[in-house]
Amino acid sequence: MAQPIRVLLDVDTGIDDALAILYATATARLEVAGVSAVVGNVSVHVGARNSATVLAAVGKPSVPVAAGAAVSTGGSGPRTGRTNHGPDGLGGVTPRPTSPVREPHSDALELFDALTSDGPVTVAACAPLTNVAQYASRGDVERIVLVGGELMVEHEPEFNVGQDAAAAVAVLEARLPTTVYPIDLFERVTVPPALVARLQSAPAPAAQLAGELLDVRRRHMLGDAGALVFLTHPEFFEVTRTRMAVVGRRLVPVGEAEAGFVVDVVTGADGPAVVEAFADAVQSSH
Ligand SMILES: [Ca+2]
Repeated sequence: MAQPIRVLLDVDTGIDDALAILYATATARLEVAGVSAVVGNVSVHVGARNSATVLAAVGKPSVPVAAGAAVSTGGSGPRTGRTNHGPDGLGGVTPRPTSPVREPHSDALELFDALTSDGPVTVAACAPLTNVAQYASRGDVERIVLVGGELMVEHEPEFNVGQDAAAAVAVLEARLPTTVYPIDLFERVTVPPALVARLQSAPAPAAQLAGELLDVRRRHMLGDAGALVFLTHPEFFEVTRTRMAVVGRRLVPVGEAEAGFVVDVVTGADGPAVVEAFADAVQSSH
């Protein structure tokens, strides 16, 4: 098999960020160099702690976790109002650590610099882009998969871009190889209830935890984890070169004549194949 892709996961853990961590650490096709948290679904400290707890639950406590930005570029704190993630970020699911939970590092940029001293990383941006804008400005990023933006305009702006639109602009302006994984795909790839139940009773801790998280997730969406499956199995997805721009608080496609950035956008997926790749990985992890 080809060399695994070395990834830094930037997250606001978050049920589906937890699913992304579970998949990324389970698949042999990715090497998780580190996890950085940012303010978003929950405070940066809750997000970092949740990430470290998920790693400890699947016997991967050695993956470094760091806390990044505590507020967005414009000074916003964590998401307000009720969400599926709940105040604890994990929808009330409690991971059972099999090893001690490591205290997260306090400086995500320091972690980024340490990781990239060994060569560039691929950044999986699963959260508002406040940290990723800083990474992009430093270089040493091989590629970004950006979970955010919208093809069909949503009622409310899609959260990851809407929470820090200035950071989204900065990421696009860095002109790094970027693939946008929009909310349309985020919501479209869902796990059938029978498979959710099967994962919950599977022997592997990663599968059990994934099943518990999917069980409480709205419509059993794979969410952020789908973008990680895109990295490992691009053949299950359809990608379209598209001109996109940040308009107000939304990242949306714009016309040829308008100012914007030409990026790859994931526009379609073979949902059952994506779900199967996810389930296979978490069930075979040990
Ligand atoms: Ca997220």
